[in-house]
Amino acid sequence: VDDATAVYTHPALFRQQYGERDAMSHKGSFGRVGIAVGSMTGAARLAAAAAARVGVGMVVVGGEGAAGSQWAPDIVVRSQADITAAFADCQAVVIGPGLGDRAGSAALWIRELADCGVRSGAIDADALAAVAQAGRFTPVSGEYVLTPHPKEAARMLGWDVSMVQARRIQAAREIAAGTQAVVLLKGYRTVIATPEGRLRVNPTGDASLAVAGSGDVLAGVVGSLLAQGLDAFAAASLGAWLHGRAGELAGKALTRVSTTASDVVQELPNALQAYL
Ligand code: NPW
Ligand code: AMP
Ligand code: MG
Repeated sequence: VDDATAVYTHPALFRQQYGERDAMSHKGSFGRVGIAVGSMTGAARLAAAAAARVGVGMVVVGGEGAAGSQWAPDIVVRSQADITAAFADCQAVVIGPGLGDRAGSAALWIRELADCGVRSGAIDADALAAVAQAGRFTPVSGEYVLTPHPKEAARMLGWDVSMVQARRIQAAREIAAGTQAVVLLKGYRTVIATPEGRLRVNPTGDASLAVAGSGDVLAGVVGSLLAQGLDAFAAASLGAWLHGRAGELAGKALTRVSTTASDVVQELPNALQAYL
């Protein structure tokens, strides 16, 4: 597969950058990802579980709802008081899933992260409003991936959802140009666009993923890959591919009807098996 000409995302594009486990490696070799927890803690739990399953060295969570929620023992939970310091030690963050506001706390998170020097992350859901206010984009500098679904993209652009769906490539490109971040426009045949005009289409994923929380899983996967050192275009492309394949595998095992977002997390190791 030739990276310069690829249109469809293919895992072979990323074999040099991800997946090796050197015999001398340790948890510090694979980065830390910080996940902001808002009022809808289920979304952050899905993102955290997904991030851990794709191989980041440590998952740190903190924020409004962190203390009152249940976490797997693998997850490091920090208090609201020391979360900025904890996130400053992370290579990448996930902001947005379940924050539960349209711009307020998300804008604060983004400002704090810039102050503490984090330069990489996945920006999803409620945090997308913070980079597109009053029809204007705030440029995001660093290795950031924005992950709107078609309705979120429509809100950012001031378009109708039907217009976004009719012009998916143009929509992704316009948001990428306006924000100067990589954009992953979700939905059947996810489109990934860079501010420089590069483009990929993800061939994996099916209607098994049409269920609440599957986008939160994707945000965790992308954040984890960023923390492991992939650049934003690679993290978005490989993240979409793995998430899509995990959804297909969950649908095969459990039926597309029964699949939940947690099942997609459980299938991530099998999606990786296909990749590795
Ligand atoms: P409709 O119904 O067709 O008019 P919102 P959200 C549309 C958190 N979550 N093609 C569709 O509109 C998230 O992280 C928490 C076309 C759909 O109803 C956020 O923080 C969970 N249209 C927050 O909730 C699990 C499409 O968008 C509407 C589309 C709000 O996020 C659930 C929903 O958009 C959830 O993830 C497509 N492919 N995809 C938890 N367990 O805690 C979506 N739409 O209003 O932004 O609401 O996406 O649910
Ligand atoms: P969200 O709406 O934020 O929960 O994100 C939904 C996730 O599921 C995105 O990654 C979508 O690309 C994916 N998804 C939803 N429906 C489909 C579908 N019919 N085919 C492929 N992927 C889908
Ligand atoms: Mg979502």
